[in-house]
Amino acid sequence: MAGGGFTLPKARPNGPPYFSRNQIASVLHQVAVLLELNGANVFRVRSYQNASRMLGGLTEDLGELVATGRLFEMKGIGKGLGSALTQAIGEGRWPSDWVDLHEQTPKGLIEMLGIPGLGPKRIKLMNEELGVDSVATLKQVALDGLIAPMKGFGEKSQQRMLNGIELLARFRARRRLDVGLMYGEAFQTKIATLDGVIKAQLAGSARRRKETIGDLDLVVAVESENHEMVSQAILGLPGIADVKGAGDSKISIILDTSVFEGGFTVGHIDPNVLDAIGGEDYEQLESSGTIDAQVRLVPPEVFPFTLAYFTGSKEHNIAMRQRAIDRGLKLNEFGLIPDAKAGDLKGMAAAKFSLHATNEEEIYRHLDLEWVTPELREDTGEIVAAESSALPTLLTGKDIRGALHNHTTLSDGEATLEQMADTARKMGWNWLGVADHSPTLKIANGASAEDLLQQGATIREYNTAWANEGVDFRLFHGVESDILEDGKLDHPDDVLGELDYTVASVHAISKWKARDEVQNTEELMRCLDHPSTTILGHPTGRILQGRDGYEVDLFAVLEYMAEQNDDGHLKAVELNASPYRLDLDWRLCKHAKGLGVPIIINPDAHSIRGLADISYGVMAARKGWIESPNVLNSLSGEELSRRLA
Ligand code: DGT
Ligand code: CA
Ligand code: ZN
Repeated sequence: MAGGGFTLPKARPNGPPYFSRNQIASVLHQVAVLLELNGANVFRVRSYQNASRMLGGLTEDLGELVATGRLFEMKGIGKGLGSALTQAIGEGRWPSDWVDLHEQTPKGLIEMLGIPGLGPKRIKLMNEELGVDSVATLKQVALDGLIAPMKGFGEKSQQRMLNGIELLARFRARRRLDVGLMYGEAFQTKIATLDGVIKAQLAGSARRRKETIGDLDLVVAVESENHEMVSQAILGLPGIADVKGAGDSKISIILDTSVFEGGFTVGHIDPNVLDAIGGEDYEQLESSGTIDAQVRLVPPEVFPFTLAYFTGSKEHNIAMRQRAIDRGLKLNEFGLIPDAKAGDLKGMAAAKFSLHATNEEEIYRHLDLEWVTPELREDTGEIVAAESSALPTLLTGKDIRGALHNHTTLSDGEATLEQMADTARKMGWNWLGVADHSPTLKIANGASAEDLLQQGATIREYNTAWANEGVDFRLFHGVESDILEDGKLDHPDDVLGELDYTVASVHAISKWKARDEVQNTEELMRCLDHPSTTILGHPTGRILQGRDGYEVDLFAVLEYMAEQNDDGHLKAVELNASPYRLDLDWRLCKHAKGLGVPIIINPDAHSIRGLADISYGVMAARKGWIESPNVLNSLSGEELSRRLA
């Protein structure tokens, strides 16, 4: 698969202009890269790069520039390039030498461009000197140590390539939920506004809020007579890097970042996290990233069945289908069809005999079930619960009144205490806790005891002032303490005693990863024994798409915490809401809930924008069957203050 859409976009149906400014700029850039890969003269390469930059930054209408011929008067647009662009923009045809360039450049070389930090010049060199012609062969020669001795390369760049190859593979396989949702929602919005589209909805793992997404599934309701028109219009939408297959009812495509109208930025990332997901290479990986999508067009009366089927999970579907069989019905993506009527008919032909359903609720009702929210469709007990009116009343964003693990400029946060408090109030929160890093964590500018206590004094002043003004909002003061040797905390007891709470987290990941499960589990328990430890922060240290967590028996840890809570000590487990973490895993939330261990959903915000990550935590909590009373976030400031006392 090509990286970052190394294909020529299809002309939109109703030009001119047949291509957008962004499309033209990115094609010019592609042509430059391909020319360089093919060893073209550097001046030629540069002229395409310059034209790409110039046209990309233009505010004028491209169609106008072509129609009036003014394009030819622009600096850097020679006769050749001017005619090529005139033909593309005015007639919707790419020049044949650009098409040849795209078709004749070996796919393996293009694939290598996706490796972070690797450009066309070096790819060409390795191709000529070592015969490298794909990511796979590159990996082999790097492992054989053949790259390091090459002039201008060396040991370090050889290692960097190996790291890059690994990152790329991980990145291509699945994408994080936040990224998948961004692509999915952007494309869904575009489809929803097309003529003839009645409804467009995201299905699959994205709708179920899985922590990572393999591919996107979209279901679109369109009257049968409009299928062809709508499917053509979808293929003309911006954001499509490649078409893998296209019929009137099923379209298989690859989306790239051009789906985002306002461009694509990754935002501020906590340095600990960034390190695990590729460091400075991460941004390049993300901006040249792609995601596969399957779009299905169905008539409106079939839509609920198709939506339910492609929402999955596969396991949930299998259980549902069995339930249908038990009732003499056949459930599939086209309908819920009585055996007696369908006979040997298949697909849409059988769908004519389907029981009627205008929405998913009615499908579930036909099977004597309450509607199951998509997050729960994993066949982990939801069907039994839906049968007996025992489905949980899941937590929602509205239940959230505050969060306890957030950073300010005192450690590695971007925003001041005041900015964070302001934003929390604007979000409608009743309280906010700040827990800056402790001194041991140098990379995160861990704060000294003195600075920490000063922050506490400031917080008390604000709280007093708000109370006097009758403002129902308060700050809680905590620390995110590193868990040190033998489970010790990172401040003396008298300092910790001054705080409202302590989030204890592991940051020395490589040390913890080098040890076994028993030792790690015991150290976490030792740390929980400390009377000041209130919250176990990001309990496994995993970074999605970055690294696995350290080995730990979280079942045992949660059981231990349950006993401590029974003895009257508040010990809460964090569900870190950063979409890079989502740690506690949703699969363990249900277990914590069963044991009665309180959960606290924390955005671990390092900026005001980071506070909004709470929504991913709520998604994961819902997926883990969590209800409002199971989280500390739903308490009022006053109630929480009592619990922390
Ligand atoms: P992903 O894409 O790996 O993150 O996960 P999903 O759940 O989106 O899975 P995907 O894209 O392979 O298929 C979308 C849904 O279609 C899936 O959740 C359930 C349904 N589906 C796919 N294949 C089968 C199947 O063989 N049997 C059944 N019962 N359902 C299937
Ligand atoms: Ca999928
Ligand atoms: Zn933190």
